[in-house]
Amino acid sequence: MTAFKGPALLASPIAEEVYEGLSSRPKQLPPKLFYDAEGSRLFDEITETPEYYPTRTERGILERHAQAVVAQAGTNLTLVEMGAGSASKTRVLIAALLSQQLRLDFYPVDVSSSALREAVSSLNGDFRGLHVSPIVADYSRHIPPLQSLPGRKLVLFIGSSIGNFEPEEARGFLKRLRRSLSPGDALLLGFDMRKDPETLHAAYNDRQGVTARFNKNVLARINRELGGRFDLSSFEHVAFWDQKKSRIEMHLESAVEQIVWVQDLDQAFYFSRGERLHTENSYKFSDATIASLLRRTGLRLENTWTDPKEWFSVVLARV
Ligand code: AVJ
Repeated sequence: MTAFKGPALLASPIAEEVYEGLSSRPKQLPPKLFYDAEGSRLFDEITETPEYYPTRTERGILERHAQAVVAQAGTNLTLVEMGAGSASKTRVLIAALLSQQLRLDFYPVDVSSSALREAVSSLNGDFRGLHVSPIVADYSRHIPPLQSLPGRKLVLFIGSSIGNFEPEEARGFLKRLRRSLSPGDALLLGFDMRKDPETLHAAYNDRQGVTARFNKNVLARINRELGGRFDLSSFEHVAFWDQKKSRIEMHLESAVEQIVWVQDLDQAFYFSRGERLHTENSYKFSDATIASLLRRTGLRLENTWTDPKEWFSVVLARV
């Protein structure tokens, strides 16, 4: 890793990660940088495209099995959600929980304060007995001490956000999450499963180009927040399935040789023609890789729910 040498007084919270990523070879940026207000909005738009199946498939599983899921999780639960975003799928579980208990405390955790604000304002008033306390945190770096929250916890990490981690990071994250909880607490995890390459490819190359705009928004964000001079039209959205690594890769490919100035980093970045900036990996799982991940992190796999095509799995694990 290169040390960040930009002017400290101007550094925004993303300055260091952007500097590191654009200085490394190959160039890369962490996917969490997608999620400013505009990126969170674009992600929600992706979930509405006909090609992007994960969100509606997972919602279908939760709608069908919500009662069974919460009954298995336990009684008198406190709900926590890592990477809550707009928490739209969470509503289904909240409704099921409030049919088995009168009061529910809900702690949504997310890097995006705008997404959390939206979650809180849309949930408040919709459910009697629901108390929402949002936590703005980058859970990939720091997990809030969840033991100090009252009652037995049900922690949601749904939406296959876990697929953005490298396998080793996923294990580290689940271990830290387990240690931040108490024995008997439950974890509900969402995994996007391996499937035919055409379906996977189409999900990250939608015809309306929403995913391309979502990908390019990271450059627009650097322009907005760090005084960058990226010309979005000189980069192309590239997304493909890598069967061996069992992941979708997303990149931004420079269509021309160019030098891009980023004012607040006091630095110019050179791109050769065809050079790729790696913006995301989205790992896809099998029953075997899920079981091995949980075993290696010391969690007990209690139950799995899936859809008729087995495209997505929702897994209950016990601490
Ligand atoms: C939110 C990480 C699950 O990997 O499918 C959607 C993000 N990237 N389209 C995914 C995403 C491109 C999404 N996750």
